[in-house]
Amino acid sequence: QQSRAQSVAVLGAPFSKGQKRRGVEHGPKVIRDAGLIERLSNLDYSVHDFGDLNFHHLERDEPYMDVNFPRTVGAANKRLSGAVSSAVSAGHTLIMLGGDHSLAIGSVSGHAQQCPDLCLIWVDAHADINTPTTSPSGNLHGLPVAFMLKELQDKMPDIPGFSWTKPFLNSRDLVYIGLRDVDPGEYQILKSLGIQYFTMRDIDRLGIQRVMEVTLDHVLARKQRPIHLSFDIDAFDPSLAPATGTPVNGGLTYREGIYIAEEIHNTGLLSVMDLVEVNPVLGASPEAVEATASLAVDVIASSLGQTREGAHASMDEIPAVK
Ligand code: 6HN
Ligand code: MN
Ligand code: MN
Ligand code: MN
Repeated sequence: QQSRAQSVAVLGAPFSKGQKRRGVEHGPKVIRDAGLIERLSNLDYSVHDFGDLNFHHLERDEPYMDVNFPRTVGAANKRLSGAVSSAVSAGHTLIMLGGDHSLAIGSVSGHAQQCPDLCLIWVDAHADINTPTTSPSGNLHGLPVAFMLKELQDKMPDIPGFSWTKPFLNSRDLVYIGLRDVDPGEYQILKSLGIQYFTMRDIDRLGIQRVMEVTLDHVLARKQRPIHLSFDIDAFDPSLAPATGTPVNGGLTYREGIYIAEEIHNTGLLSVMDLVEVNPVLGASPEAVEATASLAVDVIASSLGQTREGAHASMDEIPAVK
């Protein structure tokens, strides 16, 4: 109980240039409006809301090899990387609210500056491991993992805007959960690097309990180390998370998503979490947007220790009769 006297920092990253649909920059606002800060305070954390980062708009940013807005995305991630690094070094568990998933480049690299031995759990319908050559869309939110992996170094050209970052992660320190829309080049990368991943079919076969057991064993068996959880809301089924840019049918159920979050909390090793791709402009109704944002809050709260048997931090004994 005392060990929970921990501090959680929340940092908004209102950024959308890693893809082409507008609106995902409003993710931090709708997630806060759904009650995030209050929910985390109820878990007995000291919560520091660092507000939103400011990102500069670059006037001229020509595509590089079909990759869109490289300098804008690079500069935003450089800034985010610094902010994440200082929040982690100040001792906070950090929640980064996106924005699109290109932000993971800055978030994970900033985390790795402080915690070089971190592992990465990527919960997503997509693998986000395209290179500029394999990308079908040219959208940088489909590439973030390729920037991180040492094994892909010679497959990544020098993209303008990204000279500040170097690959820092071994492919064995990464696990995917929830995949169901993987591009041909991405499949080739997953297979040739031997990356551990669980598709939705794997979850159907094994069950989410076994998937989490193997996931945590894969990254933690050799040693205990900080976890970076990068959670794309589109991992959930679109019926639960409709307000997102690249929905794919057949996603996680509510209970599977919450179970993933609970198991990660139970390791005691969550260090940084990204919650990305909530796009309020794409909800068909205000209700659809609220459902998506409130699901995001539920996943974050569960990752930080909200339980389904009651929030266990708040009471030490049964209250006496007054
Ligand atoms: N996300 N694989 C597709 C692409 O364009 O590279 C989709 C990427 C989606 C990215 O959802 O974070
Ligand atoms: Mn993603
Ligand atoms: Mn995705
Ligand atoms: Mn706990």
